[in-house]
Amino acid sequence: MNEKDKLNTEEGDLTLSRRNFFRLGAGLGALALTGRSAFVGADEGNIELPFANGTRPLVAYPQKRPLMVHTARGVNLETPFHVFNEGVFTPNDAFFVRWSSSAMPTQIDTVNYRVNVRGRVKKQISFSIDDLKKLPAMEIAAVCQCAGNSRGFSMPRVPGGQWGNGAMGNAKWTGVRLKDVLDQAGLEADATRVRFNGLEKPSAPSVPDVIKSLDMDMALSPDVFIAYAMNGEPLPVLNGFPVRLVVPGWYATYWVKMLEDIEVLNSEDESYFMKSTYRIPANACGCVEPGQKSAKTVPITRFTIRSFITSLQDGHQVKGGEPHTVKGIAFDSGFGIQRVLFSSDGGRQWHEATLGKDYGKYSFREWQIPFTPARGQAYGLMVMAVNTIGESQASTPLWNPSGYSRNIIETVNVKAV
Ligand SMILES: Nc1nc2c(c(=O)[nH]1)N[C@H]1C(S)=C(S)[C@@H](COP(=O)(O)O)O[C@H]1N2
Ligand SMILES: [Mo]
Repeated sequence: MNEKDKLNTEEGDLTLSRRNFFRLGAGLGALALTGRSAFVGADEGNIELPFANGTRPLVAYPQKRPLMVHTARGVNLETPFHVFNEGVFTPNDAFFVRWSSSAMPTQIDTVNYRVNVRGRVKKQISFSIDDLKKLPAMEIAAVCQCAGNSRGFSMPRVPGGQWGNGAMGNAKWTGVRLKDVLDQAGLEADATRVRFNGLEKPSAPSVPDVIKSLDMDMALSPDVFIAYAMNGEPLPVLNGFPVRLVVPGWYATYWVKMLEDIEVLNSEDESYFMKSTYRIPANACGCVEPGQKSAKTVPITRFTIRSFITSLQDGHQVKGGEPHTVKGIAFDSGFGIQRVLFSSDGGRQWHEATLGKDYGKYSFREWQIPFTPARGQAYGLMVMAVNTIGESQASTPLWNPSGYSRNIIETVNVKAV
């Protein structure tokens, strides 16, 4: 039976698919994946990413359509790029997945689930999911992007997940302000940072826990929130059901999934995921000469500006002598996309694209432009975005030793026939 079954829990309706191996656990309101076997999906073929060792099998995980598998433990799944041409919002079942740890929980008890606030607060509080939903709701359209998105294109190559361009997605996130949650606990005068931990525990004592923190200014920003819905539905388990942190404009390493622990600190955060990884060179570009090491580093924070052609992929053939519409997306860290420029002659001449509907400064912004190729000719189609503070991309990519925050004028080569 392939249809979706409506299942009712305390959280409202969850639409689960039997085919995807979901079932309700024994405990009321418990949501369970049936163990390891849940992660053995049907093989749906492969996608070739355009770099060495770029073959990725397509496999359907629970609540997901077939996505490109990078690793199965932890679960790391990439969105096939053509999905970004289907709409400005990335469907939940196509949204990429990244877990650092192989110890991802496969069972969530939604009744007993609590988000605990502790540390440098006047009173410790535990919020059930229902408690959270009683706070004022907010909604923001925002891109969630892995710091290592597009790392596979780094030249020279760098270690880490060899993602194509699909470790990103755009969704409407609904939830409650972190500030409102912190206000209920009351901050002590010496509180300086807020640290977040998800439900998964390290798989071995030697493995560092995945915990991240924000300085107090950022934590109290009106745009930082705890989301319980994604595109109007509960979050898929793999994307952090029942709640995750949303830090619009900042890389997804901060978007802690299955958020259960909020600890207010009065000191620096010495944890591994702040001190030893997710760091970039401490300079304006967050970059070094390709192949060089960086001396001083700082934690990675906000996105570089990016733009992509989505209606055509490298190597495609187009019909010559006819008008086409080239379409794509652009986004930045929240200053807002001001212009998108398109070139069909390898960057000699640039033409202003028409921007699509504005869903807010953290969302993908669609764009389009007419293009009439001449029969028999090859084209290097390029796109460049500019934001409201003048940030853009260059023809040579930004490089750093971890392959973070890729930023380049993207090119798609097509031939008109
Ligand atoms: N609890 C938890 N949250 C996490 C992570 C994790 O390993 N555990 N990984 C982070 C990283 S590195 C990324 S890129 C995003 C991925 O979010 P997604 O799986 O919803 O696409 O989750 C972030 N939140
Ligand atoms: Mo990430």
